[in-house]
Amino acid sequence: MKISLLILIGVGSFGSVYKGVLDFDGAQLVAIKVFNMLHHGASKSFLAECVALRNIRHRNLVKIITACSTVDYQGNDFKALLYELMDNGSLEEWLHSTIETNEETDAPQNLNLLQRLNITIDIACALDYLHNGCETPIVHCDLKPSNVLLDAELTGHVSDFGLARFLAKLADKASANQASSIGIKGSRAILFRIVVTIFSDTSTAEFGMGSEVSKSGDVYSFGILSLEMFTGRRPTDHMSSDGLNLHNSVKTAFPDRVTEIADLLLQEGSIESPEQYSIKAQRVEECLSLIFKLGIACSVESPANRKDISDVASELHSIRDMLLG
Ligand SMILES: *[C@@H]1O[C@H](CO)[C@@H](O)[C@H](O)[C@H]1NC(C)=O
Ligand SMILES: CC(=O)N[C@H]1CO[C@H](CO)[C@@H](O)[C@@H]1O
Repeated sequence: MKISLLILIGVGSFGSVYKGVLDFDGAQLVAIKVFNMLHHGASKSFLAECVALRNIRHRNLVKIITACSTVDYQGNDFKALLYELMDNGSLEEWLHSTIETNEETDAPQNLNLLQRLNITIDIACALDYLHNGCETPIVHCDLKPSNVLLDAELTGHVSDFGLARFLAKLADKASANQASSIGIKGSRAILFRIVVTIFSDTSTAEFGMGSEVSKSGDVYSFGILSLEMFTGRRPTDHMSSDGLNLHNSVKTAFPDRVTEIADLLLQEGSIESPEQYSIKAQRVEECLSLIFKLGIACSVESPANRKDISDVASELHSIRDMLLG
């Protein structure tokens, strides 16, 4: 097996991501995350991602090909993860392109309403799987546009599990230390022990507080991400002179600005008669209103009042059905 790094495509919290070629039974383009082992926490992040991604599989999660942990010729630790390459880069680049597009070669990096909604649904499905579909629920803990990758069909894939947490219930946590005496099967018990060891120094709070608290953190991030997705504003943008955050500014501007955003998104549509346009405009506005309400509801301050992501996913599906008529 031979891996060649080609070009740097991103710099993450614990290392750099390259596009490369994996030579093994023929050449395959891959994404390679090389961990910067000088960075405090890189080792832990590598392990967290290995453990998380080895045990889960979903169409809206990035697929890991292999992990590589070795020592380089200078005697330094070398750790890398290989993933399937996602042709269309990260959602961050699509939402806030900083690179000027060359009019002759590059299509404008602009997503239409349905594409945005589809990607939002992809992310919700991925979270629903992590929270409710895995044997041991997983909290992603770092959901943001740069951690959502888009494949050739613009399907969203959640990536970067370097900060992910397994949610062991209190009982499980106690039993993880004496795995033989309780009901978890072998591999899961081992998994628990690894996870508890990895995280015991930093995240005792996550383990102790009960699952809902942490899941709701992901739901908050999802809410903010969906507001960002449909307003095109970064959560950190200074929206107004009174310093409102994205949640509050959307809430305050609601519903007046919805019409404005709907107009912008409709401009990408084909030429239609005025009647068709106004029917469509009305439907788009209704859908956007529902999406913003959902985004606001997901990002309320009190964790206990946030929705469960599975309800969010099914609401988004009905919004899409409505949009498609
Ligand atoms: C969005 O998803 C729907 C349902 O899967 C699909 O029919 C449609 O082609 C997708 N549209 C875009 C623009 O990706
Ligand atoms: C919408 C869009 O630009 N999609 C591109 C995603 O990547 C594939 C493969 O590189 C391109 O063919 C698509 O045009």
